[in-house]
Amino acid sequence: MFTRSHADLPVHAQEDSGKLHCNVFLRPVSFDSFDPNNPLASLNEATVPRPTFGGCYKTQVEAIHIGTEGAISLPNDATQSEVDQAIRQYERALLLSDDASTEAVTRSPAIIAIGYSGRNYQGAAWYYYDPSGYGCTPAGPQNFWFPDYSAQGFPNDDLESIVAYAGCNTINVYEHVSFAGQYIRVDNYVASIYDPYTGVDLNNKVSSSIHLG
Ligand SMILES: [Ca+2]
Ligand SMILES: [Ca+2]
Repeated sequence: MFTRSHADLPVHAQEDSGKLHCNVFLRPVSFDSFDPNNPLASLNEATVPRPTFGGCYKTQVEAIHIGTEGAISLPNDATQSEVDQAIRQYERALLLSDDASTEAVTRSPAIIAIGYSGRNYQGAAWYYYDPSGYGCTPAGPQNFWFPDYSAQGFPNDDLESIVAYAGCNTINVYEHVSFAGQYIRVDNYVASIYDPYTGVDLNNKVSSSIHLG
Protein backbone atom coordinates (compact mmCIF):
# COMPACT_ATOMS: atom_id res chain seq x y z
CA MET A 1 0.00 0.00 0.00
CA PHE A 2 3.02 2.27 0.29
CA THR A 3 4.03 3.22 -3.20
CA ARG A 4 5.26 6.79 -2.89
CA SER A 5 8.29 8.15 -1.15
CA HIS A 6 8.65 11.26 0.93
CA ALA A 7 10.89 12.76 -1.75
CA ASP A 8 8.07 14.57 -3.54
CA LEU A 9 6.09 15.85 -0.59
CA PRO A 10 3.92 18.91 -0.90
CA VAL A 11 5.00 21.90 1.15
CA HIS A 12 3.41 21.84 4.57
CA ALA A 13 3.45 24.25 7.49
CA GLN A 14 5.19 21.65 9.61
CA GLU A 15 8.10 21.59 7.20
CA ASP A 16 9.50 24.94 8.30
CA SER A 17 12.10 23.22 10.44
CA GLY A 18 12.54 20.36 7.99
CA LYS A 19 11.67 17.93 10.76
CA LEU A 20 8.62 16.09 9.56
CA HIS A 21 8.84 12.91 11.59
CA CYS A 22 7.81 13.08 15.23
CA ASN A 23 7.73 10.47 18.00
CA VAL A 24 5.13 10.22 20.75
CA PHE A 25 4.95 7.63 23.52
CA LEU A 26 1.49 6.59 24.73
CA ARG A 27 0.35 4.93 27.95
CA PRO A 28 -2.24 2.21 28.52
CA VAL A 29 -5.30 2.83 30.68
CA SER A 30 -7.22 0.31 32.75
CA PHE A 31 -10.93 0.15 31.96
CA ASP A 32 -13.93 -2.12 32.67
CA SER A 33 -15.74 -2.08 29.36
CA PHE A 34 -15.01 0.09 26.38
CA ASP A 35 -17.78 2.32 25.08
CA PRO A 36 -16.46 4.05 21.94
CA ASN A 37 -19.14 6.73 22.25
CA ASN A 38 -18.04 7.66 25.75
CA PRO A 39 -14.62 6.17 26.57
CA LEU A 40 -13.97 8.31 29.64
CA ALA A 41 -17.09 6.89 31.33
CA SER A 42 -15.62 3.38 31.22
CA LEU A 43 -12.38 4.22 33.01
CA ASN A 44 -11.47 2.98 36.46
CA GLU A 45 -9.16 5.91 36.92
CA ALA A 46 -10.20 9.53 36.79
CA THR A 47 -7.58 10.76 34.34
CA VAL A 48 -5.78 9.53 31.23
CA PRO A 49 -2.00 9.89 31.51
CA ARG A 50 -0.38 12.41 29.20
CA PRO A 51 1.70 11.00 26.36
CA THR A 52 5.40 11.82 26.24
CA PHE A 53 6.55 13.79 23.21
CA GLY A 54 9.79 12.31 21.85
CA GLY A 55 10.91 15.02 19.45
CA CYS A 56 10.92 15.45 15.67
CA TYR A 57 13.45 14.35 13.04
CA LYS A 58 14.20 14.95 9.39
CA THR A 59 13.62 11.39 8.15
CA GLN A 60 11.41 8.45 9.02
CA VAL A 61 14.53 6.30 9.37
CA GLU A 62 15.97 8.65 12.00
CA ALA A 63 12.70 8.96 13.93
CA ILE A 64 12.22 5.20 14.05
CA HIS A 65 15.85 4.50 14.92
CA ILE A 66 15.69 6.86 17.89
CA GLY A 67 12.12 5.93 18.87
CA THR A 68 12.89 2.20 18.95
CA GLU A 69 16.26 2.82 20.65
CA GLY A 70 18.09 1.31 17.69
CA ALA A 71 15.97 -1.83 17.44
CA ILE A 72 14.84 -0.89 13.92
CA SER A 73 17.69 0.58 11.88
CA LEU A 74 17.45 1.13 8.15
CA PRO A 75 19.58 2.87 5.53
CA ASN A 76 18.73 6.54 5.06
CA ASP A 77 17.38 5.90 1.57
CA ALA A 78 14.91 3.21 2.74
CA THR A 79 11.54 3.53 1.05
CA GLN A 80 8.31 3.80 3.00
CA SER A 81 7.49 0.24 1.92
CA GLU A 82 10.82 -1.01 3.28
CA VAL A 83 10.19 0.77 6.56
CA ASP A 84 6.72 -0.81 6.81
CA GLN A 85 8.20 -4.26 6.13
CA ALA A 86 10.97 -3.76 8.68
CA ILE A 87 8.46 -2.81 11.40
CA ARG A 88 6.32 -5.88 10.66
CA GLN A 89 9.31 -8.24 10.47
CA TYR A 90 10.55 -6.95 13.81
CA GLU A 91 7.09 -7.52 15.34
CA ARG A 92 6.98 -11.08 14.03
CA ALA A 93 10.46 -11.84 15.39
CA LEU A 94 9.39 -10.62 18.84
CA LEU A 95 6.22 -12.73 18.78
CA LEU A 96 8.27 -15.81 17.85
CA SER A 97 10.69 -15.13 20.71
CA ASP A 98 7.70 -14.83 23.09
CA ASP A 99 6.56 -18.28 22.02
CA ALA A 100 10.02 -19.74 22.48
CA SER A 101 10.72 -18.34 25.93
CA THR A 102 8.86 -17.56 29.12
CA GLU A 103 11.66 -15.37 30.39
CA ALA A 104 11.02 -11.68 30.66
CA VAL A 105 13.15 -9.69 28.24
CA THR A 106 13.90 -6.00 28.07
CA ARG A 107 12.23 -4.54 25.03
CA SER A 108 12.65 -1.45 22.96
CA PRO A 109 9.58 0.77 22.44
CA ALA A 110 7.18 -0.70 19.86
CA ILE A 111 5.54 1.30 17.10
CA ILE A 112 1.77 0.90 17.48
CA ALA A 113 0.71 3.33 14.73
CA ILE A 114 1.98 5.82 12.18
CA GLY A 115 -0.27 8.79 11.42
CA TYR A 116 0.14 11.09 8.42
CA SER A 117 -0.80 14.73 7.81
CA GLY A 118 -1.84 13.91 4.24
CA ARG A 119 -4.02 11.31 2.58
CA ASN A 120 -2.54 8.08 1.23
CA TYR A 121 0.18 7.98 3.93
CA GLN A 122 1.93 11.14 2.82
CA GLY A 123 3.08 14.33 4.46
CA ALA A 124 4.40 14.79 7.96
CA ALA A 125 4.36 11.56 9.98
CA TRP A 126 3.81 10.88 13.68
CA TYR A 127 5.07 7.66 15.19
CA TYR A 128 3.05 6.38 18.16
CA TYR A 129 4.92 4.02 20.51
CA ASP A 130 4.29 1.71 23.43
CA PRO A 131 7.32 2.27 25.70
CA SER A 132 6.96 -1.27 27.13
CA GLY A 133 7.60 -2.71 23.67
CA TYR A 134 4.65 -5.13 23.60
CA GLY A 135 1.93 -3.03 22.04
CA CYS A 136 -1.38 -4.91 21.78
CA THR A 137 0.25 -8.32 21.28
CA PRO A 138 -0.95 -11.11 23.63
CA ALA A 139 1.62 -10.13 26.26
CA GLY A 140 0.93 -6.41 25.87
CA PRO A 141 -1.37 -3.92 27.61
CA GLN A 142 -3.92 -4.04 24.74
CA ASN A 143 -4.83 -0.36 24.67
CA PHE A 144 -3.25 3.10 24.43
CA TRP A 145 -4.86 6.49 24.86
CA PHE A 146 -3.88 9.85 23.34
CA PRO A 147 -6.22 12.43 24.87
CA ASP A 148 -5.09 15.69 23.26
CA TYR A 149 -3.30 16.15 19.95
CA SER A 150 -2.97 19.89 20.59
CA ALA A 151 -0.68 19.31 23.57
CA GLN A 152 3.11 19.23 23.48
CA GLY A 153 3.52 20.44 19.94
CA PHE A 154 1.69 17.58 18.33
CA PRO A 155 -0.23 18.75 15.23
CA ASN A 156 -3.93 19.09 16.00
CA ASP A 157 -6.63 18.83 13.30
CA ASP A 158 -4.14 17.55 10.73
CA LEU A 159 -4.39 13.74 10.56
CA GLU A 160 -5.60 12.33 7.22
CA SER A 161 -4.35 8.74 7.10
CA ILE A 162 -3.08 6.21 9.65
CA VAL A 163 -1.60 2.69 9.83
CA ALA A 164 -1.79 0.33 12.83
CA TYR A 165 1.04 -1.91 14.10
CA ALA A 166 1.88 -4.28 16.94
CA GLY A 167 -1.61 -5.74 17.18
CA CYS A 168 -3.24 -2.39 18.05
CA ASN A 169 -5.39 -2.91 14.98
CA THR A 170 -8.42 -0.91 16.06
CA ILE A 171 -7.93 2.85 16.19
CA ASN A 172 -10.79 5.10 17.29
CA VAL A 173 -10.10 8.65 16.17
CA TYR A 174 -12.14 11.50 17.69
CA GLU A 175 -13.08 14.93 16.47
CA HIS A 176 -12.31 16.69 19.75
CA VAL A 177 -9.83 16.33 22.62
CA SER A 178 -10.68 13.92 25.45
CA PHE A 179 -12.41 11.54 23.01
CA ALA A 180 -15.39 13.81 22.37
CA GLY A 181 -17.40 14.63 19.28
CA GLN A 182 -17.77 12.37 16.27
CA TYR A 183 -15.51 9.36 15.93
CA ILE A 184 -14.43 6.90 13.26
CA ARG A 185 -13.26 3.37 13.95
CA VAL A 186 -10.23 2.46 11.80
CA ASP A 187 -9.32 -1.20 11.30
CA ASN A 188 -5.64 -1.76 10.40
CA TYR A 189 -5.18 1.29 8.15
CA VAL A 190 -7.08 3.95 6.29
CA ALA A 191 -5.90 6.25 3.48
CA SER A 192 -8.49 8.92 4.32
CA ILE A 193 -10.24 9.54 7.66
CA TYR A 194 -13.68 9.25 6.15
CA ASP A 195 -16.46 6.74 6.81
CA PRO A 196 -18.44 6.15 3.59
CA TYR A 197 -21.23 4.38 5.49
CA THR A 198 -22.01 7.20 7.90
CA GLY A 199 -20.68 10.11 5.88
CA VAL A 200 -18.54 11.23 8.82
CA ASP A 201 -15.41 12.99 7.55
CA LEU A 202 -12.70 13.62 10.15
CA ASN A 203 -9.88 14.54 7.78
CA ASN A 204 -8.01 17.46 9.40
CA LYS A 205 -10.28 17.29 12.46
CA VAL A 206 -8.86 14.52 14.68
CA SER A 207 -7.86 15.71 18.16
CA SER A 208 -7.58 12.46 20.17
CA SER A 209 -7.32 8.70 19.59
CA ILE A 210 -7.54 5.33 21.31
CA HIS A 211 -5.55 2.34 20.06
CA LEU A 212 -6.99 -1.09 20.91
CA GLY A 213 -5.92 -4.68 20.40
CA1 LIG B 1 -3.64 17.31 7.05
CA1 LIG C 1 -10.55 18.57 16.31
